[in-house]
Amino acid sequence: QIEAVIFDLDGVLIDTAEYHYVAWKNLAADMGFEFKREDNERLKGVSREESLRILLETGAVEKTEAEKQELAARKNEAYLKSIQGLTEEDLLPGVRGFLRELQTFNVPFALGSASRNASVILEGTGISPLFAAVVDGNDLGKAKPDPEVFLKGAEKMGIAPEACVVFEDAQAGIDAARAAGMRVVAVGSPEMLTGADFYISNLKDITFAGLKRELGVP
Ligand code: B16
Ligand code: MG
Repeated sequence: QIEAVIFDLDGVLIDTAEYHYVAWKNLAADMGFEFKREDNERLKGVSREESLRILLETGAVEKTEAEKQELAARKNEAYLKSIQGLTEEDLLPGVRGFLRELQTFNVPFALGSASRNASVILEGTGISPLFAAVVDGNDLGKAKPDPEVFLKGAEKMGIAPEACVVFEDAQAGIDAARAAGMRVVAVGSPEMLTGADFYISNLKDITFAGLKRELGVP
């Protein structure tokens, strides 16, 4: 059975992954190194602090704790600027339709995001009231691939983890969903992501009936 769905935010509902990338890339440029798109894959689904650690590692740059805090704050300021003025138009293809379809079938859905800026995005795009529960970076003790984010989402909805399906675009997120005992739909290609039940390129590719069929549930 599928009793509920949990969505990752960045890269699944909205292409903010690109804004994160640009902000990190600019920060790297300020420090004198190039941060490539390929390198950015490692940052997806990962917390701000861990992202910075990976960025500095990529550039072989060492910073003090205080400098790291300043850099993370600077990146976030730039990122927040780029997500100002988001509207419903910025949702990825198929998102609005799929959320509406889940509502029609009375399937509740939650957000399970590592981002501490999730509420800005949900408000901006106007989809905030549709969610039965929201778990974001502000609620988390442990980041993905720890299952905490998805287990909390299921708990808030009052649904067993086994009855939840997660939509994720990041390897850390797929691993987190698996560790939570949930089924996973990857938004991305099997060449880039492993361990999902099946793969789609965006939510336009899926209907609720199709989801059940792919997962082999009634
Ligand atoms: P923030 P998700 C994640 O969101 C992003 O994929 C990741 O790139 C980002 O570093 C992380 O949120 C933290 O975001 O700096 O806004 O707190 O994909 O889990 O929705
Ligand atoms: Mg993501």
